[in-house]
Amino acid sequence: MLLYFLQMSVEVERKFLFDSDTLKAIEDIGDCVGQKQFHDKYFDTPDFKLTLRDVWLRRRKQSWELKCPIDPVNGAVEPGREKSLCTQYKEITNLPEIYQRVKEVIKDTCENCDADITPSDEDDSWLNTLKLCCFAEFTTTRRSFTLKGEDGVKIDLDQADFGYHVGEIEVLVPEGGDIQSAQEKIRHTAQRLGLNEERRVEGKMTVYLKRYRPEQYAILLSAHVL
Ligand code: V4E
Repeated sequence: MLLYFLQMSVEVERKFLFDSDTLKAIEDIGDCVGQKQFHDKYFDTPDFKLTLRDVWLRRRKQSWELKCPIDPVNGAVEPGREKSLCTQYKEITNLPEIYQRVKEVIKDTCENCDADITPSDEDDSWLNTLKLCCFAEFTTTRRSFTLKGEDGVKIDLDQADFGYHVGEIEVLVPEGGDIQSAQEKIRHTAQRLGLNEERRVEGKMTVYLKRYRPEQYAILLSAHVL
């Protein structure tokens, strides 16, 4: 039960651009809790069924992860509405659950969705069955920090191998938990770090798509997903 609960957490986060001053501020009020490197591969149908619904399927370090919007209407923000600085996505890490969710999103055009398949970590044939292909692949080096006096807040500084770096302030909330208070903690942390962005900062994927998948980028931009 506890595992199920953890698998359905909501990740509330705010991205920020950082320089040596920001790094100094983080080192002053936080503790570095580690550095790691991971390779991500993202998957979608050739006509972008998942990402057009703001659903992001990836394999990181041999594990599958699905990020979906917490209000699964269309995934996209209404045209003309300013995107908030924070994003919140449900994170699912249980493969059978991921498989069901993905099938649900692509079902209108999926010829093989009724096939009786048990997805497996060792065998990628379920990707072919659902016509899912890799559209992005990159390696990230991440340094992580916790902050003194700020419970449950993590700061990650990411350097992607295609030459983009970005920070994120992140709070993990169990599904059904208090997202507003997570946003408040993030706002407070941003203040402590002296961040003054007024608009949402581009994540690694936005920059990747713009550079290497311009057609998908343009489609997601006009659908207001990015
Ligand atoms: C949710 C999402 C994408 C999937 C990648 O999410 P992101 O948080 O950018 O990656 P990462 O490596 O930091 O994941 P973590 O280790 O924290 O789980 S790609 C695009 N989105 C939507 C999105 C968006 N439209 N705008 C911003 C600022 N972030 C995410």
